[in-house]
Amino acid sequence: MKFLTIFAAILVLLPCAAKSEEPTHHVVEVVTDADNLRMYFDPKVLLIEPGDTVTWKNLFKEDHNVVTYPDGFPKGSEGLNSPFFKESGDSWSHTFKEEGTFDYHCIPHILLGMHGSIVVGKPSKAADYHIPNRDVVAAYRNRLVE
Ligand SMILES: [Cu+2]
Repeated sequence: MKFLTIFAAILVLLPCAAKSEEPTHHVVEVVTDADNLRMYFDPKVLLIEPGDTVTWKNLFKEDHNVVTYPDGFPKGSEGLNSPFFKESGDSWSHTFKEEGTFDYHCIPHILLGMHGSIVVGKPSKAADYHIPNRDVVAAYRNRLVE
Protein backbone atom coordinates (compact mmCIF):
# COMPACT_ATOMS: atom_id res chain seq x y z
CA MET A 1 0.00 0.00 0.00
CA LYS A 2 2.81 2.37 0.96
CA PHE A 3 4.59 1.50 -2.30
CA LEU A 4 1.48 2.35 -4.29
CA THR A 5 1.22 5.74 -2.59
CA ILE A 6 4.84 6.58 -3.40
CA PHE A 7 4.36 5.34 -6.97
CA ALA A 8 1.27 7.53 -7.34
CA ALA A 9 3.15 10.54 -5.95
CA ILE A 10 5.96 10.04 -8.49
CA LEU A 11 3.42 9.86 -11.32
CA VAL A 12 1.86 13.12 -10.17
CA LEU A 13 5.14 14.98 -9.61
CA LEU A 14 7.04 13.82 -12.72
CA PRO A 15 5.24 16.03 -15.24
CA CYS A 16 5.84 19.08 -13.00
CA ALA A 17 9.59 18.36 -12.81
CA ALA A 18 9.76 17.91 -16.59
CA LYS A 19 7.78 21.08 -17.19
CA SER A 20 10.17 23.32 -15.22
CA GLU A 21 13.06 22.23 -17.51
CA GLU A 22 11.36 23.75 -20.54
CA PRO A 23 12.25 27.40 -21.26
CA THR A 24 9.25 29.71 -20.96
CA HIS A 25 8.32 32.48 -23.38
CA HIS A 26 7.11 35.64 -21.61
CA VAL A 27 5.48 38.73 -23.08
CA VAL A 28 5.86 42.27 -21.72
CA GLU A 29 3.31 44.67 -23.17
CA VAL A 30 4.55 48.13 -24.13
CA VAL A 31 1.60 50.35 -23.33
CA THR A 32 0.73 53.90 -24.37
CA ASP A 33 -2.23 55.29 -22.44
CA ALA A 34 -2.66 58.51 -24.41
CA ASP A 35 -5.79 59.60 -22.50
CA ASN A 36 -3.90 59.66 -19.20
CA LEU A 37 -0.48 60.59 -20.65
CA ARG A 38 0.98 57.38 -19.22
CA MET A 39 3.46 55.02 -20.86
CA TYR A 40 4.54 51.83 -19.15
CA PHE A 41 5.72 48.22 -19.38
CA ASP A 42 3.30 45.54 -18.21
CA PRO A 43 4.35 43.66 -16.17
CA LYS A 44 6.80 46.19 -14.76
CA VAL A 45 8.75 43.50 -12.86
CA LEU A 46 9.01 39.99 -14.28
CA LEU A 47 10.56 36.95 -12.59
CA ILE A 48 11.91 34.36 -15.04
CA GLU A 49 14.37 31.44 -15.17
CA PRO A 50 17.70 31.25 -17.06
CA GLY A 51 17.02 30.20 -20.65
CA ASP A 52 13.64 31.92 -20.78
CA THR A 53 12.81 34.38 -23.55
CA VAL A 54 11.02 37.70 -23.13
CA THR A 55 9.25 39.45 -26.01
CA TRP A 56 8.34 43.11 -25.65
CA LYS A 57 5.30 43.92 -27.76
CA ASN A 58 4.26 47.45 -28.69
CA LEU A 59 0.48 47.75 -28.36
CA PHE A 60 0.05 51.22 -29.86
CA LYS A 61 1.53 53.42 -32.59
CA GLU A 62 4.15 55.22 -30.49
CA ASP A 63 7.97 55.20 -30.39
CA HIS A 64 9.45 53.15 -27.53
CA ASN A 65 12.59 51.14 -26.88
CA VAL A 66 14.06 48.78 -24.29
CA VAL A 67 17.50 49.82 -22.98
CA THR A 68 19.36 48.81 -19.80
CA TYR A 69 21.18 51.41 -17.74
CA PRO A 70 24.98 51.26 -18.26
CA ASP A 71 25.26 49.54 -14.85
CA GLY A 72 21.79 47.95 -14.97
CA PHE A 73 22.63 44.32 -15.77
CA PRO A 74 24.68 41.54 -14.17
CA LYS A 75 28.45 41.24 -14.60
CA GLY A 76 29.28 38.80 -17.38
CA SER A 77 26.06 39.41 -19.29
CA GLU A 78 25.07 41.85 -22.01
CA GLY A 79 22.69 44.73 -21.55
CA LEU A 80 19.45 45.15 -23.50
CA ASN A 81 19.38 47.53 -26.45
CA SER A 82 16.35 47.12 -28.70
CA PRO A 83 15.65 49.00 -31.91
CA PHE A 84 12.78 51.50 -31.75
CA PHE A 85 9.25 50.18 -31.85
CA LYS A 86 7.13 52.46 -34.02
CA GLU A 87 3.96 50.69 -35.05
CA SER A 88 1.42 48.72 -33.07
CA GLY A 89 2.54 45.09 -33.12
CA ASP A 90 6.29 45.83 -33.39
CA SER A 91 8.19 43.54 -31.05
CA TRP A 92 11.66 42.53 -29.91
CA SER A 93 12.84 39.44 -28.06
CA HIS A 94 15.79 38.52 -25.84
CA THR A 95 16.78 35.17 -24.33
CA PHE A 96 18.26 35.52 -20.84
CA LYS A 97 21.09 33.09 -20.12
CA GLU A 98 22.71 34.62 -17.01
CA GLU A 99 21.09 34.97 -13.58
CA GLY A 100 20.49 38.38 -12.06
CA THR A 101 18.58 41.63 -12.43
CA PHE A 102 18.19 43.63 -15.64
CA ASP A 103 16.93 47.18 -15.02
CA TYR A 104 15.70 48.77 -18.23
CA HIS A 105 13.70 51.71 -19.50
CA CYS A 106 12.47 53.46 -22.63
CA ILE A 107 14.89 56.28 -23.38
CA PRO A 108 12.39 58.90 -24.70
CA HIS A 109 10.00 58.29 -21.81
CA ILE A 110 12.39 57.68 -18.91
CA LEU A 111 11.14 60.89 -17.25
CA LEU A 112 7.57 59.53 -17.36
CA GLY A 113 8.71 56.53 -15.32
CA MET A 114 8.68 54.10 -18.22
CA HIS A 115 10.98 51.47 -16.76
CA GLY A 116 10.96 47.82 -15.75
CA SER A 117 13.03 44.95 -14.39
CA ILE A 118 13.60 41.37 -15.40
CA VAL A 119 14.86 39.17 -12.55
CA VAL A 120 16.45 35.98 -13.89
CA GLY A 121 16.66 33.27 -11.22
CA LYS A 122 17.56 35.52 -8.30
CA PRO A 123 17.98 39.30 -7.86
CA SER A 124 21.46 40.83 -8.18
CA LYS A 125 23.15 42.44 -5.20
CA ALA A 126 24.74 45.85 -5.85
CA ALA A 127 28.21 44.27 -6.25
CA ASP A 128 26.87 41.81 -8.86
CA TYR A 129 26.04 44.52 -11.42
CA HIS A 130 28.20 45.30 -14.44
CA ILE A 131 30.59 48.23 -13.93
CA PRO A 132 30.71 50.34 -17.11
CA ASN A 133 33.74 52.42 -18.08
CA ARG A 134 33.64 56.19 -18.40
CA ASP A 135 33.22 56.15 -22.21
CA VAL A 136 30.13 53.91 -21.99
CA VAL A 137 28.50 56.16 -19.39
CA ALA A 138 29.31 59.26 -21.46
CA ALA A 139 27.80 57.67 -24.60
CA TYR A 140 24.67 56.77 -22.66
CA ARG A 141 24.35 60.35 -21.35
CA ASN A 142 24.58 61.60 -24.94
CA ARG A 143 21.77 59.25 -25.99
CA LEU A 144 19.60 60.63 -23.18
CA VAL A 145 19.97 64.26 -24.23
CA GLU A 146 19.58 63.60 -27.99
CU1 LIG B 1 8.59 54.91 -24.48
